[in-house]
Amino acid sequence: DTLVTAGKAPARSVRPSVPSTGDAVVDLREAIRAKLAYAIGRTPETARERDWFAATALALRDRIVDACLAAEKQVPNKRVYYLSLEFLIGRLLSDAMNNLGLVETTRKALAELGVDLGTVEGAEPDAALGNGGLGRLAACFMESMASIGIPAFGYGIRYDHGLFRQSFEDGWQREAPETWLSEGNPWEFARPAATYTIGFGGSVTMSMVSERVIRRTWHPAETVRAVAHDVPVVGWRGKTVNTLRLWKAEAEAPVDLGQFNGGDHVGAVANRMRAEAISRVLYPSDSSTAGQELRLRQEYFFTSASLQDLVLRHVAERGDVRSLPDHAAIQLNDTHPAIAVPELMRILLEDHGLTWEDAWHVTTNTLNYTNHTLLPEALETWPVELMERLLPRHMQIIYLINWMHLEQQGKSGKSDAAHLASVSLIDESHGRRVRMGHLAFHGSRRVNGVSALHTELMRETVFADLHALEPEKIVNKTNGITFRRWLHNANPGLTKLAVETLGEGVLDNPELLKGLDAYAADPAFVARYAAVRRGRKEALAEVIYDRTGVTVDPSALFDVQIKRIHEYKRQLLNVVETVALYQAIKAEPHKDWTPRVKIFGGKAAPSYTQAKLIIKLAADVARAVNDDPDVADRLKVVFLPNYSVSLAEAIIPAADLSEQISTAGMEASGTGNMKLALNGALTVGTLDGANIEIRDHVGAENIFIFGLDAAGVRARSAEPHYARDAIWNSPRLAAALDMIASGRFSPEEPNRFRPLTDDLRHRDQYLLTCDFDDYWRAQREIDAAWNDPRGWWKRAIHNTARMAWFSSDRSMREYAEEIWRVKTA
Ligand code: T68
Repeated sequence: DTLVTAGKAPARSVRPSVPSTGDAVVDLREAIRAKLAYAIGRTPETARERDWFAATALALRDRIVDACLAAEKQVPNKRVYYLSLEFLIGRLLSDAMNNLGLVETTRKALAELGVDLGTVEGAEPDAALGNGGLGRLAACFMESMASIGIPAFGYGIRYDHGLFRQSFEDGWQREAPETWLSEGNPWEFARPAATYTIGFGGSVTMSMVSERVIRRTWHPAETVRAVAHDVPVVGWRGKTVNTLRLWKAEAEAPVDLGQFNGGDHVGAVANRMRAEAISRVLYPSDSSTAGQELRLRQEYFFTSASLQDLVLRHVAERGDVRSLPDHAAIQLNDTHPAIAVPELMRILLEDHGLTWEDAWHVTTNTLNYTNHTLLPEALETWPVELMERLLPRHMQIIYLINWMHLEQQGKSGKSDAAHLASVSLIDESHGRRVRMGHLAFHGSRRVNGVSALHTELMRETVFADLHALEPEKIVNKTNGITFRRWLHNANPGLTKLAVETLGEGVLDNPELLKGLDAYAADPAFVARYAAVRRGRKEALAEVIYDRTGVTVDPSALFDVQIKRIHEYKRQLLNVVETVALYQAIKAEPHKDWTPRVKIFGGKAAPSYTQAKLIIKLAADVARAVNDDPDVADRLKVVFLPNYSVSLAEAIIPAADLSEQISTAGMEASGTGNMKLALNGALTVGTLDGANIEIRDHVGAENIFIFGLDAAGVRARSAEPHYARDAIWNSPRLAAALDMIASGRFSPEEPNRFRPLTDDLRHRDQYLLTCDFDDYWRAQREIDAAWNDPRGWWKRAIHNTARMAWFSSDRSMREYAEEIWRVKTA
């Protein structure tokens, strides 16, 4: 396991050379040796782990480039452009090796140099250019598009600093900057030739083209350069290589010579600092809008650069910009790139001289928009005043789009004020703000939800009135995950077992996993499946010990909740249930309690006070429970610091139970739920997001569902005092809350958790209190199920066998056919 060896193995273990087994090994070995010498400037004797990683990555990148250059010769009929402010990639080495079919070759090549592959893999920093599900989805989609042969570009920002590094200080979250680029990035190619100018501010002038035509021209006050950096994305079996193009912000001039010569050496670089700030750091919030000017600058910066780039490519290849919709499909990952609607209009009107009607036709037949949330605090809106100052031309275009849109309503007899207010691109209810969701919706050909339930709720709630105008526009595209990373690379033991049982074909066609159903009660197979899990649990136990100092027993039930910390995801429900269980154990210490390890991982947005307090509560509860002799190891609680893609790869194959316990109607889809179920963890979950579809696929008998459904949540929320009533009716919940509120877990500060308990008693927006008893019931059912190992493994195997539909290859095929109208290879 790379994570277990990471940081522990010596820089270079000198071992006798393994005899080479083929030309491929010798070639790669020599390529790595050459990279180490001539690209890194090190000898095998002086190389550090990080140097071996860079040399290996560079050697493999050469193989990818060969495939790339071959592909560049043909112009595909249609390309997909995936615009996302976030790509949560993680490490790329094992992905690249696996997809090129070079894992064993690389292992041997490195071994001949006296270096362990696992150590080299562990030396790669995670590219954490995303917050959570939305960014990871973009990364899975890029891998799947390359694997199923969809010609695609991903467009995003090359942040100097990805998602912050999390540590705990006495249980409190601390944030430190992340520095993935500090030693460069061996995967990327800087492409200074692909540089575009991005404007901000300034004014718009008008000139008469003819008696009836007025031309408006934007004169930005400030310009910034966007410089392309390309990361090749190699698909399964190396068939297709696509490009992830990340933009770096640079100043037009590195120093202001006038100021410099005048002696103001700091002032001379101020402009440069301001320009480069755009790609400096990822905003660390996963579900609320920052609302800051720099964020809007980031959004426009990468959207404009991407559109300029793709329009230029299109015109170079096809001559006429009017045929853009035939040869390009643009996907907007949430509203972060929604400024694409007026920006594409501006490019078509100003740079290509199209009429408004033609420009609108091209725009609305090229753009598509994916919505990832209905939570009001996460729906982006920008103050009109800010937009007018930063993007004056775009604001004019938005006004004109909106004017025509509302005019159309009038023409179809829907001109009542309430209707117009609801469909308008401008929200006038609290200051004037541009609704980016409405803008993206109106400017797109298709708008998709990310699970069946979420799509239905889009139609019924946030977009209800827009949906009524264009009932064909909203479509469902349930999320998926790439099995190459989340099964083959993360769980090679389980993959090997599947291949030995079902044949190699299972690597190409996950539907073949269904064949495992037949082995769910086969003692020999079950023993091997359980042994794979056991191995991963032992490895995770080591990671837990290394990072938290807590010893856990690998034979206990590993109960995992890994995701961003958010009230709607209800980590607090899990912690309160832990407290209730602790009380129950204390009351009957001699009962045969099912041994359980509760494992948490996840980051809270730095400004999200309540979420950070939930982390602290988990830490304080862990301290009390883990040290209590009455508990005697039957309950352990650990919070692993700095949850990341690579840590997820270590946790997921070791999980027995997957916590997917969001308030129904609030988790748009979830994708961690899919990764865990695929690896054979049983889900305890609400009828929310993709949990519903997971239940439909794995079978209701192989998942633990509890709590209110979305309709139930809506109804209960309308009842006055629902939290007070729920607590009144649940002595167990009341006792757990009392214990937390009493300061039992925070004797040094007894009122520490009052903000949490007071909120539950008086507000409880996420209906934790209403779902508590049924959650407790489900957990005790799980205890009983765990004590029947045959039954448990049968269910686990059915989960692995029946999750094939959740492959992101399937998602991408659906997008390709129904949204992009592009052929897959
Ligand atoms: C997630 N959204 C959904 N947002 O919460 C999750 N938001 O249910 C879904 O599975 C996933 O998207 C993929 O569809 C996010 O992850 C963000 O990260 C985010 C970031 C910035 C601003 C708002």
